[in-house]
Amino acid sequence: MSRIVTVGAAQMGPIQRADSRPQVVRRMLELMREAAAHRCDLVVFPELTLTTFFPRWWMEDQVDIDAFFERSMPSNDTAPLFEAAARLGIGFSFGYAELTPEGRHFNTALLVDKTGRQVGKYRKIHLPGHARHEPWRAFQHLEKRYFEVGDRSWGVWPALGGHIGMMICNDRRWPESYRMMGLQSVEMILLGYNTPRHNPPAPDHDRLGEFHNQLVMQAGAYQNGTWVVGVAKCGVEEGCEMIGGSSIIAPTGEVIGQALTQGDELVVARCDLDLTKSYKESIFNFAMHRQPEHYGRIVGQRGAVAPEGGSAD
Ligand code: CDT
Repeated sequence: MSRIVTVGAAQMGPIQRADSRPQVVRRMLELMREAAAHRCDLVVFPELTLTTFFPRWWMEDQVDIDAFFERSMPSNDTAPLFEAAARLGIGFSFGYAELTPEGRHFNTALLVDKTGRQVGKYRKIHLPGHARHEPWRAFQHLEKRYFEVGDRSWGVWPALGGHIGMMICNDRRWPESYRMMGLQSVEMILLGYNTPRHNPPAPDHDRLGEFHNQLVMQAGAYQNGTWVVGVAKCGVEEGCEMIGGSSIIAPTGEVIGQALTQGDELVVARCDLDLTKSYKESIFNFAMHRQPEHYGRIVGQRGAVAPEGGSAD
């Protein structure tokens, strides 16, 4: 079986609050058709693809909040995506706000294979922002209010002839997310993001948005010997600018394909999953070189503590 996965990173331009699900799905289908024309095996869409990035608003009425969530997947609105996958013989992943039958709210990503079957689901664990209304901000980032922390860890699924994992947006800034998948022999990590250029609590970071985006994804790819496909929803959404820079990154840590616009744009690359091997078998041979007995603080402690002095011995 071929170890080449041809991937289309399907960056999406802004989605306004008034844009309907069918309008968004039509844009996604257009990108899927373009990907099929490029013989892609897989199309990767961003975080919360189906709606505007609603955590930017403080909302009190649960009816208004739930309007951004999907109660079933597929639904009447999203079924055409699954039908297109089966018809075109192309897998896809995308993010959406999930409202479970038990009434739980998650920021979720789904992996669908070339037959239209759902083969993997991930629920975002690193939820950034805040839970209370903070009117001093130019806009809110209320993921901690609208979503629960994901109830399962990072998974890796056998799909498309390889080992495919998913993370969502803020997860990409945390080395733990990549390593949890690296330890499951991940060969390609799919991730979508909505990253506002302006970070109200730390505006001095604003000029570094694209740099930090590249820095973490390239490091995560190299340090775990994996492909990383990072896909933005970007441009000016309801007056809030979000960065683009959707990238396909090799296990070498090199960016081999990158979006040039801040709109709907497909970036295509042929990814040889066997390129992961020389990293996984040498410098990052985990079985040979990791020292987990010295990593206790990583799981035993949440915040940093200051040193208390001491001596070299
Ligand atoms: N969607 C998402 O996770 N965005 C965050 C913004 C961080 S600033 C609160 C990100 O890490 O890109």
